[in-house]
Amino acid sequence: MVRRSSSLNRTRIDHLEHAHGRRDANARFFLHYGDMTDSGGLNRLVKTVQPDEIYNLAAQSHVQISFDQPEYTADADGLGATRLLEAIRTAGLRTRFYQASTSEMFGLAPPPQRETTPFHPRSPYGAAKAYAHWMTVNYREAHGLFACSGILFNHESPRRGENFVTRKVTRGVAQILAGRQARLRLGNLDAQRDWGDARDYVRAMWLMLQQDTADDYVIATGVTRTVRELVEIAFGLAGLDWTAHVDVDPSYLRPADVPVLCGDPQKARDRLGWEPTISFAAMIREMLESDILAEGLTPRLAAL
Ligand code: G4F
Repeated sequence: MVRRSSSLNRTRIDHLEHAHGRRDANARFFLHYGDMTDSGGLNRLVKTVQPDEIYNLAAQSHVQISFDQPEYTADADGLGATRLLEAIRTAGLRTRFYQASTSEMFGLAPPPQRETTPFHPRSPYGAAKAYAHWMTVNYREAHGLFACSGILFNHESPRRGENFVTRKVTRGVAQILAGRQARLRLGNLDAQRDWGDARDYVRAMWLMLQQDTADDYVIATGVTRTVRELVEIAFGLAGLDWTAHVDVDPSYLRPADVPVLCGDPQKARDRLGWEPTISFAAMIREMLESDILAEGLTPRLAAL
């Protein structure tokens, strides 16, 4: 499902459309217009498509922006999940539902965070996602829906949006190498995150919906790093001294940040047989290579 906008922003899925064609008989990938704030449209879409599985990744997903758009974030990220759950329930379908919950719900809760850790969200985004999480649990318990909540810690790839910190750093390094900028402005370098690779995490989402019973799972690597370490690794791979290029800009500091995220994925290991397979350094290296290629340069990175 895609939102209508006056300019197209589908570069991350264009290859899928090209691979399978748009309207030909063999097409396996279709886009439908929809919006998480429009329950009429969601109801109609669920009834028409009658999906076997729904993966609800739709969100205003930028934590800092949620402080400026708290009501919209609650509507799209919180009520949006309820609208989808209600569309499945009232259509009487056996659709399996995946809710993209997030480690942001843990907020101030000390690590390691697991399924039983109480939530203490620190942003309108985290609070909206906590509501959607509990609605997913409630539709499972109250209405018997096959509804799972994946509590995913940060996951990244070369397709990551440019204003999330990993991509901002790898793109910044590439632009510095290309001579297009000299410095990179960042916010809180002390924040600690448990970063994994998006491909591993998407496999976990799919696994959740293939089980006999619906449940909630933490998906994480169990290793945490500071933003400063991320910066050191990315600049180091490119042979640059980060201290010569990075400034702390207070405008990127959040009204309240989450200090430490480090997940315990033991339940996913035991019940889903899930393991992360791609290391943090390999992931940052791939993101860096992609951004350097996009600058028209040949990546020449240090060995891992
Ligand atoms: O990359 P971030 O913006 O990701 P954040 O806030 O952890 O949220 C991401 O992961 C969540 C899962 O835990 C998702 F639910 C959410 O949708 C999103 O994908 O920031 C990571 C850390 C923060 O502590 C932030 O304060 O990096 C710090 N940071 C420091 N300088 C920065 C910057 N973040 C951004 N975006 N930009 C900076 O310049």
